Amino acid sequence: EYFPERKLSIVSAPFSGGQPKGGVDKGPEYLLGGGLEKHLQSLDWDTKFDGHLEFPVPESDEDIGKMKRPRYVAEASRRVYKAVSEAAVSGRFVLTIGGDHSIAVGTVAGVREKYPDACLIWVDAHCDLNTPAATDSGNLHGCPLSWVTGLAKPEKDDPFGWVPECLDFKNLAYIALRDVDDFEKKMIKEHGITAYSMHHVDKYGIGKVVEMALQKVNPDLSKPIHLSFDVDAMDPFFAPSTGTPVRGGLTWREACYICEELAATGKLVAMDLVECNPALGASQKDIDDTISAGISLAKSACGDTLL
Ligand code: NNH
Ligand code: MN
Ligand code: MN
Ligand code: MN
Repeated sequence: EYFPERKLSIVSAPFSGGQPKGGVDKGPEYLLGGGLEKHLQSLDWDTKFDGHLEFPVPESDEDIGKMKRPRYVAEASRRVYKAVSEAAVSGRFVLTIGGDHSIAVGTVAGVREKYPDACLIWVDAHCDLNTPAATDSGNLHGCPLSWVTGLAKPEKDDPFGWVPECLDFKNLAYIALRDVDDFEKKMIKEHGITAYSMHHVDKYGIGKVVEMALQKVNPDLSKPIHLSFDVDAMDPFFAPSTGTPVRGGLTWREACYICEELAATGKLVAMDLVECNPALGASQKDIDDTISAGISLAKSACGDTLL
């Protein structure tokens, strides 16, 4: 067991530069305002929260190739990396709350500083595996996995030059995919990446999908597990307040189940919870639903067994 003393760090990354919509930087404030810490404490965790990270806006930040706000995103994710690696090295479970998913450059690298062989379960409607050359949108929240896997090779003076190549494709598994770019489909095939789309969730059920994903990337549960959860993995019915909602996603229970099951392995060492955008949605109810769904996922990942 990794955390006998049940110590946990909340790393708050209120960052929106990886995509064009404002408001996702307010995710942490809403999650905390919704009682996140209190809920985790009621599950017997000793929570440590040292305030929100700050991300300096560069004086000038011209596009580099197709990349939008490259210096801003690279420096923000480097700060997330520092905070996450420090928290992980201190022996605490690391819960990083975003913010858009570009911050995962920092969480993936940071978690692997302490746990180099950790597998990564990426729950998302999207793959976030585009390289800066392949991205259609130029939004870097669609690219974080390209650097950490070494698919993208930063050139000299590239702001992402700091990123360590720290994740082997054999340690990566996707769940809940349904909006995958052509380049990403090609990479999944070429590199044999473990990937379960919503089609697989329908066909096998979520229980079997989680079991198969673990069987592929962590067969004897010998490795630590890092969970990166994009709330748009859930159906917009349950999590409407997010930047790029895609119909046909996970139900609330399927999403919680993934977290519960990973927690039950005793191998979960870190979770990212990203893309809650309280500025989006048609009503206050949409915002409340999305935030409480996010809090439920964190509780599930922290061992809430319902009974
Ligand atoms: N694949 C698209 C892109 O690269 C969408 C990414 N959007 C996300 N990812 N929300 O999780 O722009
Ligand atoms: Mn994502
Ligand atoms: Mn997504
Ligand atoms: Mn596209």
